[in-house]
Amino acid sequence: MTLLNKFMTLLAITALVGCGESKKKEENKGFEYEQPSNDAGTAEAPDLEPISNTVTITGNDLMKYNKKEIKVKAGEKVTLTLKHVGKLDKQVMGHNWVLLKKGVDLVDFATEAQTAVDNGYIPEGTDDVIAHTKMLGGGESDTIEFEAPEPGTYQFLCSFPGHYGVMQGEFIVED
Ligand SMILES: [Cu+2]
Repeated sequence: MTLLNKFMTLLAITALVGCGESKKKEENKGFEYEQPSNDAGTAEAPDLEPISNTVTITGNDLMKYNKKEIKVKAGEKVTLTLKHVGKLDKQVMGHNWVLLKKGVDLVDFATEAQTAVDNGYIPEGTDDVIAHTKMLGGGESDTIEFEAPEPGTYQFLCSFPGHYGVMQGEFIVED
């Protein structure tokens, strides 16, 4: 009988402790609740990278740039390197990087550019472009330098026929 009593007491204590623990867990839960917003902050960390005017962007055989957005500082020279990290020939999967002036319609430009075969798909004598690289094939790269335009958001694209739909992005010049 005594033994059973002890056992019952032990059970009661265990239950109490268990209760306390589950209470603690709940408190922890409340604390952990704030973590998702912390995680989201971490996920956005790339935006907090210091802005550099030395930029490398790649293009691949899947017709993709590795960047949808490029940020630079105003009033400074930009050094931009385009690397074609694929293997395909530039006749088949050529890539360039073209920065358009503000107000230039990207689709209009790309449509005109695709007929400029002999000029690397840059319309001859165009006034629409701030800067552009050469047309590259797999394994090639080209580095260009230009003054950052005035603060604002500009568009860039690859002017190889049919690529602009996927290969385009925003070039943001920050004050
Ligand atoms: Cu391309």
